[in-house]
Amino acid sequence: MDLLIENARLVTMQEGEQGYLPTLIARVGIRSGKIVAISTTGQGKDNEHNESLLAPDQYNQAIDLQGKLLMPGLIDCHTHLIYAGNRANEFEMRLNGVPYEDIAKQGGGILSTVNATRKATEEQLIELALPRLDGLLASGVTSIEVKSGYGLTLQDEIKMLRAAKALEQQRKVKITTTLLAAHALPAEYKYRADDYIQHICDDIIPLAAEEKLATSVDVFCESIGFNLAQTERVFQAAKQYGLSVKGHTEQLSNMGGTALTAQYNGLSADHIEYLDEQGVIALSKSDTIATLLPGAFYFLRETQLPPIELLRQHQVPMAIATDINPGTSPFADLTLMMNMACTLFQLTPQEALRGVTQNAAKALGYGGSRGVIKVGFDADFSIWDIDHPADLSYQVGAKRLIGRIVNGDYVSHKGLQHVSI
Ligand code: DI6
Ligand code: FE
Repeated sequence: MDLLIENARLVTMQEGEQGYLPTLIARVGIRSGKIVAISTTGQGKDNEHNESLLAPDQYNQAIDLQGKLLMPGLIDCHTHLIYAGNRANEFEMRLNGVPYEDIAKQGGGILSTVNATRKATEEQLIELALPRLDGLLASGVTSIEVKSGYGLTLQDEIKMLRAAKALEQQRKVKITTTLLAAHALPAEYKYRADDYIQHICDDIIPLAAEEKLATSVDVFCESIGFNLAQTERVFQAAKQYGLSVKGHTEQLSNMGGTALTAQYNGLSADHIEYLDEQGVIALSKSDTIATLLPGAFYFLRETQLPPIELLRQHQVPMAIATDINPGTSPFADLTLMMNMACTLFQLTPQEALRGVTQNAAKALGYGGSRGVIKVGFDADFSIWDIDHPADLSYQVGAKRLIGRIVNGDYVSHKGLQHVSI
């Protein structure tokens, strides 16, 4: 689809301070889902300026943004969007003093969502996910990672991944899927965690890879999840099948999972509240992104802060995601997570925005094609009725999203329409 965007103010999120400053009025040309030309006036950085590519008669559609802010489409790089059931009862239990780990050990927690998810059909899982997906889209999201991990059988993990992929047929959004069969030990394998890991490596990973239902594999490396040796077996199997790896690491204790993820050149190590300097150094020597999940920190009333200052010192890129899930982060709004990253973790609004654009793209393996407004990159944008990008982290719930563009296709969220020319 061809589309000419006129009268936009761009926040490109290209490297450095400059990428965060809104430009003066700009135009962007889109062809076949990619950005082909950008022209900004009065900025003195006309390197991507190409008038001949931006002539209106070259496009069959145009949209006049009337000076509104045009930013990269936001990227939620860690979600558990697909699940059935509800855990409000556990929220209540926790507030009556029962710790999250104890609820999990009593068969609640992840396993209660597993029971509900196993009973649901693929179609039901899609229906249940749509309101949550709509919440994310209304916060400017154009790309979402979705994990399995509430099926924990070959058939149910595959069902979850299929449901996740099917969301692309329901809404304008790009879905990336991750196999998280190693999320919890299913009841059938009680006291046989190594056997379950074997099943994941021998059966679930090969099928997910063969059917192209996942591009990466994740493990919950934790005392209530899987140990370091088990995590490494899963990573080895993933690599064997050409899949990338990710980790839920150092969320509740320091197990060394982050360093292991870095060693396997993982896309990201996520949560990391209990990460120490050694782990941060391991990240700094790899391309692995540090993904912060402030919603889970907040909802679990965690007090151990992730090592933000060390991550800065060692120049480890930080991403931010919702981690939306029924147990620890029931929040379908990525801008709320930006706000929490600032208030709870003291990120700057600029770091928060980079965390849901450029760094989130890298955490999904799309550092070279998404998360930045740049010629050659995917034409994925969010359009905002705000004056400055810091407003995104500052206000919550004010419905400032005007529209989204996904692969060059415009979706109106507030009435502003594009026109055919
Ligand atoms: N860490 C989390 O915070 C979520 N998964 C994980 O490994 C929790 C998932 C849940 O409680 O359902
Ligand atoms: Fe998670």
